Amino acid sequence: MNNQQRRSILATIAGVCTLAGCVGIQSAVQSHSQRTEDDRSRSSDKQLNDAPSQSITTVIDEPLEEATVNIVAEDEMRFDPQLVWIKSGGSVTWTNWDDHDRHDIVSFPDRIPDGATKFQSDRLTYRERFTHTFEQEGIYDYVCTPHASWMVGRVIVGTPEIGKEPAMTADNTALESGAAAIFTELNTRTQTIGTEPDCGCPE
Ligand SMILES: [Cu+2]
Repeated sequence: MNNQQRRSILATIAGVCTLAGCVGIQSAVQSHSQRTEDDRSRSSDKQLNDAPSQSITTVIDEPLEEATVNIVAEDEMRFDPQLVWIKSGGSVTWTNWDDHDRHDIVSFPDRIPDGATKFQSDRLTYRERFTHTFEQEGIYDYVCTPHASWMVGRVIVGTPEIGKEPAMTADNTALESGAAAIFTELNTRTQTIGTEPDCGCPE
């Protein structure tokens, strides 16, 4: 099997698994591909890495009781999805699927609701998990401290008054460009939660 075919198959598996949520299989496939190639070739796997990302394409139409966020290191290290919406009292579990680096999840200063509980995980090793339960409604931005200049994400809890949330009114221009770009995108997406998808989808 040549590289093109292999990438195409991997991309297909990754896509199916994203829909089905079967992260374990996707991760196993990636581990195998990493074992059989040297690190330099990771950057040549662009096609696989360019597969549509859940964090960009998923329409968020209702809050979940429990949400799952994967820490991945394909084209770049990131949280996937970068935005989740849960009910008040719901929880989010982060899992580190990066077998090269450790990552943590730390509430972003001044970007969580007033009076809300801060949270901070240990630096997670490969396959390690961290769960946090969010009791207070609002918008919670978080960051991976070793990779703070671009590795950020957001949890929306309940149905807050979006315009008054510190996360939405914070000054993105004070951040490094990678994080600023993601928060700007997250602000746009936050405005659309709970709305109907405008995608021409079948009824
Ligand atoms: Cu990180």
